[in-house]
Amino acid sequence: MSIVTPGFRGRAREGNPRVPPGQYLVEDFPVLSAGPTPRVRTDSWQFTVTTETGAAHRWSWAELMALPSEKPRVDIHCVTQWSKLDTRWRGVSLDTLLEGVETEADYVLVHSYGGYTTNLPLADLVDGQAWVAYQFGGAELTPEHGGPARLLVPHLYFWKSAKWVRGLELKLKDEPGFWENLGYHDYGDPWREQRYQGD
Ligand SMILES: Nc1nc2c(c(=O)[nH]1)N[C@H]1C(S)=C(S)[C@@H](COP(=O)(O)O)O[C@H]1N2
Ligand SMILES: [Mo]
Repeated sequence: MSIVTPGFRGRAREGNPRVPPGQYLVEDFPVLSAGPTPRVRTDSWQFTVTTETGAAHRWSWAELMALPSEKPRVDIHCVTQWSKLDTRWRGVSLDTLLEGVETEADYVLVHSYGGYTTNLPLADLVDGQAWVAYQFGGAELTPEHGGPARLLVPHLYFWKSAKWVRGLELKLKDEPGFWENLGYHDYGDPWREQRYQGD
């Protein structure tokens, strides 16, 4: 057992093929937030998808709740080296939200309440790879984990899963988000250990 990052100890990878290189398993659910936790009320919550032409598609909380939901059970991988297996969520697939959205854009800048941003290719949000999640482990998502709703993109490092998500900006050109501007990898594939720029 080795000490990994201050603040948590994990079980070593032990050859588990579900754990990416350089990662350690945790049983608890660490909280990682770059700033204070915004308190977002569901009665004022909105989710907005803006396209490259400026067209805006908006959902209220009630409208989000009325959409068909899915219950993904996924492994998550934080760049600070913890991985957590079989996390259970409930949320709306981005395929559902993007269904009526016409765009030529290849990139997305994700925006959160509180000002956090992160970027990823639009291709990584579709085809059953991403959700706007509002439940974790059978209970409503707590504020420190991104409630009322967060993005869930489990195949990329977890910083791409923006907490307190409030919208997607569809873009013709890639633009770095908060951590990407500070030297983290533009894409962040845990299986290729893309932690920092140049990895
Ligand atoms: N809005 C927002 N989203 C965020 C972050 C943040 O600081 N602000 N941190 C990211 C990072 S680095 C990680 S590892 C995960 C942590 O989610 P958790 O606190 O639920 O474990 O959220 C990601 N999404
Ligand atoms: Mo992270």
